[in-house]
Parts: sequence; C-alpha cells; structure tokens
Amino acid sequence: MSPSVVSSPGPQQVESPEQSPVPDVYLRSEQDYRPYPFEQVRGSLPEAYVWPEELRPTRSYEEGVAENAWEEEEEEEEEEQAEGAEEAIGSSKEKEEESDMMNIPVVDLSEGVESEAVRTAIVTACQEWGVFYVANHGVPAQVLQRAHRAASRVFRLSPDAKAANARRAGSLSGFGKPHISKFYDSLMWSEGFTVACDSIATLSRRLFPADPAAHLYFTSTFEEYAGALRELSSKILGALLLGLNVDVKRFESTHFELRDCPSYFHLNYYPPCPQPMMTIGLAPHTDSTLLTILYQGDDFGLETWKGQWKLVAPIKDSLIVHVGDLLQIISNDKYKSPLHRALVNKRKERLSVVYLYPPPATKTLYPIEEGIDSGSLYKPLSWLDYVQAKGKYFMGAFEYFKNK
Ligand SMILES: O=C(O)CCC(=O)C(=O)O
Repeated sequence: MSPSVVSSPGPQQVESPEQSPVPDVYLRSEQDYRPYPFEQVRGSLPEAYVWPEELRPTRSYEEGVAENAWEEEEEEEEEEQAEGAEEAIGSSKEKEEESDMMNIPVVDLSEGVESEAVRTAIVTACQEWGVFYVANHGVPAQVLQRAHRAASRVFRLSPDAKAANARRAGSLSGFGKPHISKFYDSLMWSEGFTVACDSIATLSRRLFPADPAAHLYFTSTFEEYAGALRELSSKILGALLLGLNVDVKRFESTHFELRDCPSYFHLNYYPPCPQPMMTIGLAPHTDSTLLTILYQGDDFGLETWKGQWKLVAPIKDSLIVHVGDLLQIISNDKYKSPLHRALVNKRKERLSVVYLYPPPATKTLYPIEEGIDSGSLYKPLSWLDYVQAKGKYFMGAFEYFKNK
C-alpha cells in the first residue's frame, strides 16, 4: 500500500493472499452494465447512491468556493440565481478569489525538460505530492477544449447506444462502471467511457454509426490529443528517470521504449446531482499506470489526499499529472502514487478527460537499480500481473508485490 495513504479514508483493505493464481477479474465482462438515468432523479438520491458518512465530501475546506459550491440551503440557491451566478462549483470569479486553494505544485514546462530547474521541479512534485499541474505543456488549448466537447457528446448518446458500446470481456474499451466499483458498497454518481488509443477510429465509428461528422470530430480530436500526450508523458517520465540517476537510453534498452507504452483515454462524466454532499462521483483510488494526465476543464471536483482531502482548483488550459502505481513501484517508492477521488456538482455536469500511460502489458518490471539505495521493495511484475492483483486486492496490490 502506498505509504502516503496509510491512514487515509478509503475502501476496506483487502488482505493480500497467500496463494498466488489471480483470476482475470479486472478485465471482466461488463455485460450487466446498464446506463443509469441520472437525469430522472429529482429531490432525494436513490439509496444505492448514498455513501456512508465517513466517505462523503467533507466540509473542512477553508472558507470559499467549496463551501459555496456544495451549499444546499435554498436561500443561497435563490441568491445565486438572482446574481446570475454560474451554475457550477466554481464560477470564474470564485475561482480567481480562491486560486490559493490550489495547493498542488505547478510546473511550468516552457523551458522544456532539458532545463535542470524544470526537471527538479517535476521530481520534487512527484516525491512530495505525486500530483502536479503542468502549464505551457505544448498541448494546444484548442485540442483540450475539443476533447472536452467530444467527450460531452459521447455521454449524450442514448442509453441504448451506450449499452451497445459497453465494455466487453477482455477489453478495457467501452462504457462501464468504474473498475473500482466492486470494492465499495455504494454506487458512484458517474459514468465512464474508456478507449484504447490504438483503436480510437474503430470505437468512434461504433459510437456514431449514423453521424459521420461526430465520428470525424471524435477521431481527429482524440488522435491528435493522444499524439501530444504520448510526447508529453514520455518527456515527463524521462525527467523522472533522470531524477533517479537513470540514463534514459539505457533504461529503454533494458526495459521499454518510453514512446512504445500503450495508452488509453478514460472519460468521466459526472451528471448534476440533487444531493452532492451525500455521494461521491469517483471513489478514492490510485491509478494503475506509470503516469496519468488529467484535464478537468474549468470545473472543480478532483480531490487529492494529503493528510486530508484537498480540492484541486482548475487552472485554465493546464493539465494535472498523477504518478501511477507502477511508477511508484519501479522507483522503489521514491515517487508517490496519490490517492484521489472526484466529487459532484449540484447543478452543472462535470467531465474529466484522463490519459492513462501504463508500461507495455507483459514486460517484466522491477525497481530500477539506480534508484535503489536500500534493497528492492517489490518483486518483479508486469502491468498485467499488477492490474489483475489490483482487480482482486485493490489497495492491497502494493502489499501483494512487496518483498517480505
Ligand atoms: O474526474 C476526476 O477529476 C478524477 C478522475 C480519475 O481519478 C480517474 O479517472 O481515475
């Protein structure tokens, strides 16, 4: 388990097993998936979406946008409407006032990862937080906005179209419940759609069989975005390897080419929710990747765990980088894979577009020697081994691969 999350709230811990064969539960069939008609819910939440108190959003934020955002009193609602306030967690004015709430580091990439100062900032952020913003990252703002629009279009498909594109056995792509659902008793107020970057066009054609314009828009946007993020992820990973005194070329010859990693987009849709303080959009989890790059648009919702839940305020056109579990493992715990979750809004939908950058599926990985000063903490493993163990033991997967 990640040292940074030892006393954090989360799911029940699943004991690491003694016996080893791990069934393929992570890539399970989602044939039971039925899109939930969120828009029909008015007033109270269905019981299944009401979370136990200890896992609900906290009201411990500093005064400001979070309090305003989740305020449920009617007078406040009326006041907001009268003032024409934005129907969102944060209007742009609130966000400006609250910009110091954003207390994850921001790394400006304008000088490139060739700059030692930039590399140091990335390394420090990954050691201390495991999550940081990148600004001036080279992905055009237009591409980000188009990706957000294309994602929104996907979730406006009919329930039948969504069910027809549900995840199939053995595939990560398609609509489905969050993979972590089975570790929590309550349901999450969200929908997800995953697409492998090497099958964007195929998936898109299935999504929009009778709408060539939507198909073209989705395909061209996500293919361009995937290319830009592959470049960005490999640069950031390269900087992090250098931070472990690892020669990148040597790493590539003994492990894998940084640009050859598979990649996926995971789109999250959080519909407006009548009782956002009672539920969770996406429950606490860490990512089973090397790196994850998240675009949350202009809306609040992402929280990261740092001794308490911290709301990550949006920064226009910036991207959020998360260290994933596999990077924590190969760095021998030098870089931290942070626990995070997503909250929901009362009146406005929220979308996040998440790029997943794991290592090649069956390549054996182990903590890299140069980064090790006190013995390897983990046994050799592949990404496939890891996701299968995570699908079974969730946060216990770190323990499962620990050298005892
Ligand atoms: O929507 C968000 O802000 C969080 C998304 C996330 O953590 C995920 O997809 O793994």
